[in-house]
Amino acid sequence: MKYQEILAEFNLDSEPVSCESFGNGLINKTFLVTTKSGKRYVLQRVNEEAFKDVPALMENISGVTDYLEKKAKEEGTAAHVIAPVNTKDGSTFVKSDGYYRVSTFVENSISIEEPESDEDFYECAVAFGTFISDLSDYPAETLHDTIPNFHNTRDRYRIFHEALDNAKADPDRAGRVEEAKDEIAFALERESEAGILQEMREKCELPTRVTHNDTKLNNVLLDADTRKLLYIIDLDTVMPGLSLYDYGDCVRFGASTSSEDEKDLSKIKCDMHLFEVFTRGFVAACKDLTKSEKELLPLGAKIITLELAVRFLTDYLDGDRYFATKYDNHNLVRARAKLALVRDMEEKWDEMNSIVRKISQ
Ligand code: GN1
Ligand code: MG
Repeated sequence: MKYQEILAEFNLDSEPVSCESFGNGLINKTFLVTTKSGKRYVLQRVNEEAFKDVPALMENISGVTDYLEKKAKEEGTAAHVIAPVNTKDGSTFVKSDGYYRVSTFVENSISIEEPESDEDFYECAVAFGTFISDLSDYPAETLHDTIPNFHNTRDRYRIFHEALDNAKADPDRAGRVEEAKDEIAFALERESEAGILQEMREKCELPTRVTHNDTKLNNVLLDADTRKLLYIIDLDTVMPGLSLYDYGDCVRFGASTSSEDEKDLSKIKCDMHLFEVFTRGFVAACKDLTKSEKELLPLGAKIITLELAVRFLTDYLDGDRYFATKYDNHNLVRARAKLALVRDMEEKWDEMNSIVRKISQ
């Protein structure tokens, strides 16, 4: 379907004149739209392979954005989320050859791929910490699980085992098992440790909170001039979850000294200074973290990194069906990079724990 036909259904300020591919997401397809007046919008086609029930997902987003906007209004502050643009018949999406949605593009904002300063990273830590704390009274039972068991690390390992067995039995993919054998062994050696936080969640030893669940640095929009928080974006995975994974996911992305697909493993480290900066911001903003949550912050960073490595490995063994890839063994390269980061965290384990202890005193 032509973009004009899709966009014609939304309440834009004027006629769209261009629509170009935009952004670095690995799941949804994103486009930047400009209208006749010069106003810009973001059009997204939601990936139905990942998100099986898009109307339910959009209901979550409307619920959370409405709630945070109302709360900000009552408190006389700014809301840091962007509500979807409605269609002419009052819906938040259009269904044609897929599900499409629109939001306004935030002018003079930047989304960063790596912290350019301590202040940037601190600002992101405060943003994600505040997000959880602002949603602490949100009726979590009304949220749909947009991806069931999304950060259930034990379940991620179960799926990994399945993919491994299937790949071994498939002559087209057996080569991939051989190619990834060291990474598979490394991940399996850590399987029981990787399940600890999920187990604690099930036993209610860690609180289930409303969390973002995809706290990549580039899901924060900062003001290009002041570098202050404007918006937290990508609310597709807002669901009940663990604060430790929101914390950890941003650490594994932002405190890493290299990109998610760096091939030179010697370059991949968890920067302890950035780790400290982020931890300070997150602990200050997410005010009611329990004693266990604080103590387990380093484990949150390590396990979510391991979980993502296992997800990349699973997708590699499956023949690259989930994450967008740019070359043949891209998912294996990503898994190697994540595992190198896990290894580095293990080497710095005492230091990570003492930083956290110092901050949470
Ligand atoms: C995906 O949507 P995007 O690109 O921000 C993925 C995250 C991963 C991330 C790794 C719904 O995030 O879980 O951490 O890639 N999102 C989904 O870059 O699977
Ligand atoms: Mg996403």
